[in-house]
Amino acid sequence: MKKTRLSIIVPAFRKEKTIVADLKRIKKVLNNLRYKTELICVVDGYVDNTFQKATQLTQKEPNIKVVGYQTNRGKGYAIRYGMAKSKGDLIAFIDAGMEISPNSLSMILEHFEWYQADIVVGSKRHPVSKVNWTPKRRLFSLGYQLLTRVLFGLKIKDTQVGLKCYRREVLEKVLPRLIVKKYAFDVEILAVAHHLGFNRMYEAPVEIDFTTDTSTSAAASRHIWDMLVDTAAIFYRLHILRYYDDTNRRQWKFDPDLNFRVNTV
Ligand SMILES: Nc1nc2c(ncn2[C@@H]2O[C@H](COP(=O)(O)OP(=O)(O)OP(=O)(O)O)[C@@H](O)[C@H]2O)c(=O)[nH]1
Ligand SMILES: [Mg+2]
Repeated sequence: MKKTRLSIIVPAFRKEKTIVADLKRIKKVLNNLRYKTELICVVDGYVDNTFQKATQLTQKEPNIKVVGYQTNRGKGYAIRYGMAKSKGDLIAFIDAGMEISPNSLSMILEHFEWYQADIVVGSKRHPVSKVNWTPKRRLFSLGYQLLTRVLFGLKIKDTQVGLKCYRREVLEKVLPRLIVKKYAFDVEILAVAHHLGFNRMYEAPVEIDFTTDTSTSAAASRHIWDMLVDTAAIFYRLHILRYYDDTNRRQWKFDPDLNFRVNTV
């Protein structure tokens, strides 16, 4: 039987402090998987030394691919950029920054095979996940879960973990339609995939350590507000504009250079 190929994308914005350690420990996990793997780091803007540090590492680890571009464009854009360059049958992403243990990746993959899934997401709310989260985070997560269930019919409890894996065919159908370049991008993929009938979405356990989180509470509140606005916009495009439907294909802008559609809406 042909070995399944797995691509894993690591988006990196201002990660000069952790990127080398991030990539090393992710690579170590990949080396022990029974898949043929490809590791792609996408540097989302040359705003610090992340690109130089990551590229330096490739001299010792030639199997890591580092790509990037000049200006910061947001996590959603960075991941889509990496996905467009990937070759795997399964395509996953994991956040840089050392919060999520890459060991969780093998859990994700086992769940993927077990369920014959379209998408498997890491979930803080899985019963055996190991998470040291604050009551505030837990409350927000619960509220957001209710919202995504009501707005999009998603059964997944936690849509926000920076570790997810998709079947290539799902992304081929979904990616050209996407707009969100920042955080609600995770939800946009799930909502559009669900809308297109890819309903085999499941959650897998993850290990997350938020103690390395450096964000201030003002930044967190802003982030929550932006997420809500983006999420409402996804609902509007999905159900009112029907923007994501096949009939709107002509509105999806295509950037041949990047091999996927970039939206300016
Ligand atoms: N915040 C942010 N992260 C980005 C961006 N582009 C790519 N990323 C990556 O997306 C992931 C987001 O991780 P987060 O933990 O949510 O954000 P962070 O930048 O690490 O911020 P803190 O953990 O709060 O310090 C990381 O891998 C980032 O490097 C961007 O424009 N902003
Ligand atoms: Mg972080």
